[in-house]
Amino acid sequence: MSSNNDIKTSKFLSLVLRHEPEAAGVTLDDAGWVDVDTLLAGCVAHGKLIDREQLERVVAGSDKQRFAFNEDRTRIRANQGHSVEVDLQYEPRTPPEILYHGTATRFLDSIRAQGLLKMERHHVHLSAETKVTTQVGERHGTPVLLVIRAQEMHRAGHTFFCSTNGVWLVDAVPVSYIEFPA
Ligand code: HQG
Repeated sequence: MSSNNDIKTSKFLSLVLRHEPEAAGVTLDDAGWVDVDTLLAGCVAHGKLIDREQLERVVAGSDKQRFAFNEDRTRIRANQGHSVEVDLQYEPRTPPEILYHGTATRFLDSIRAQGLLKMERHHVHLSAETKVTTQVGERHGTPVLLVIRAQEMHRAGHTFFCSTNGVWLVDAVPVSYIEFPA
C-alpha cells in the first residue's frame, strides 16, 4: 500500500511528466525524458520535497507502472498519458482480437455518433483486461465497458501501439468497430 504522501507525489509527477513540466520548472525532451537530478531540484524549488529514495519508491510502487527510468537511471519519463507534445517512439504492434475501453454511460450518445476520440490525450486508451477498464470508466461516472474489434481494425489499416505498461493506444476508434452494451 502506498502512503498518502507517496500518492500525492505520484499525482504531482504525473502532472509534471505528462501535462505541465513548468509546475516543477523543467522541460521534457522530444521523447518525454527529464534528467532525474534536474527534476528533483525543480520539485524542491517549487515546494515539493521529493528525494531520490521517495522517487524510486513511487516509480516502483505505481500500480499502473506510470513512470520509467532510462537504463542508467539518470532520466525519467511517464510511460503514457501525455497532453504535452512528445514522441514516445513506440513500435506499432498487432493487437489481440478484442480490446476493451472503459467509459461512462453519459458519454455513450456522443460515442455512438463520433466513435472514440482521443480527447485531451495523444491516443484513445484501450486495455486487454476488463478489470482495469471498469476502473477507468468509474473515474468519469457510471462505468460501461465497450468491446473493440481491434484485430479487424488493424487489418483495415489502423495502427496500434502498446505502451511499456501495457496500455493499447490507437488514434481513434470508428463506431463500426465498437460493440455497445444492449
Ligand atoms: C471519452 C488512466 C464523448 C472516453 C487509465 C473517456 C487510462 C468520449 C474520456 C488513461 C468520446 C476521456 C486514460 C466521444 C472518448 N464523445 N466522450 N466521442 N470519445 N470519450 O481520462 O480512457 O491513471 O482522457 O471514453 O488507466 O478515461 O492516468 O481517457 O471516458 O489508461 O495513469 O472521453 O488514464 O491512467 O478521458 O483514461 P481520459 P480514459 P492514469
